[in-house]
Amino acid sequence: MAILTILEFPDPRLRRKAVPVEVVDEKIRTLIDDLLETMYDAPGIGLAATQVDVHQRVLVADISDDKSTPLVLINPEILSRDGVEITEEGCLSVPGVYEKVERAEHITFRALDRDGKGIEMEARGLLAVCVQHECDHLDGKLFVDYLSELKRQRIRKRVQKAHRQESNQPHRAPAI
Ligand code: GNR
Ligand code: NI
Repeated sequence: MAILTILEFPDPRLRRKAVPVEVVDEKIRTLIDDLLETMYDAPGIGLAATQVDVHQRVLVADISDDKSTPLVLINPEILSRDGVEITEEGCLSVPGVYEKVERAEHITFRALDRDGKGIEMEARGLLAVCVQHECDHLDGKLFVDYLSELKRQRIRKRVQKAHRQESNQPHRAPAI
């Protein structure tokens, strides 16, 4: 088990489209265990492999208060979306930013579980929001993409400033 480093916006690696998992083997199960440990440590309610620079279609989620309900989805596919829900979202790859995003309130989806068995499920509310947020990560999409260009630009500057302060790098203005 290992706690992995989470990529942060605007890292271009967060824009890669993950490829389907071909075989659910021990290597994938180790990735799943590491994703769960990293998510619980953060802490967060979901984590996609893309966020730890692994570009395969694997995500984990747990919306319980006591780490009791881990959900593992391999090659997830959302089959239907109904209703509208506006939620204040955050993302471990966009630290410190919380903004309202509109998504489907109810979804059905299918995936493989950690044993490689096909599962079909439905979710509502926060779990539905979380699964949609994580599936977006696997396609290289971030919740800030639903905001205006102006808001996204402000967030980019804020996160870059935080990165500079962490590494003590002086600010460099662009040459032009
Ligand atoms: O921890 C997280 N909380 C959250 C809150 C509202 C909507 C989505 C999320 S997912 C986020 C963890 C994360 O970044 N997953 O990709
Ligand atoms: Ni996220």
